[in-house]
Amino acid sequence: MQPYDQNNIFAKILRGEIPCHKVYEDNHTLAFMDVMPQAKGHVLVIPKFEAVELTDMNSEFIQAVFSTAQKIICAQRKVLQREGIVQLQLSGKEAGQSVFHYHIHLIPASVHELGKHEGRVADQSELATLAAQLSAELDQPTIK
Ligand code: DGP
Repeated sequence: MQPYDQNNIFAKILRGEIPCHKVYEDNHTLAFMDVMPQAKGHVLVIPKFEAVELTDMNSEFIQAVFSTAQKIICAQRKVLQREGIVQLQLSGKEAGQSVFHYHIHLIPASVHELGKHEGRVADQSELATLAAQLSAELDQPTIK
């Protein structure tokens, strides 16, 4: 198993050392745009907890990550006008995990459309616009 590295890119995002296009934040989680999206509107949800993968997290953070994911999925459906949201989580290098801080991918797409994630960074202004649109939808909660 990969040990937790405090200098991984998502730890730096959590510390505010590098920027992200934030969609949502609470005491336990942060949701932001994937800079190398596999589809338009691709969001990552991470815990504010030093976990490489699911087995490293306690139930409080697991619950918080999935609660945030629910909110984001509702917003993605409205903004992207896609019903299908692929929820993807890679645990371990062999599985393809490349950033070793737990994250769940929320990708508005069909699984049949997905290739590997983009090798290049997406247009920053498009990411900023999508983050703002998704964030605005969260101001009108639809979760019961
Ligand atoms: P995985 O392969 O499951 O570990 O996914 C890592 C994802 O993180 C991948 O889709 C690309 C994304 N990513 C990598 N570096 C950055 C970054 O600096 N900022 C953001 N927002 N996403 C990143």
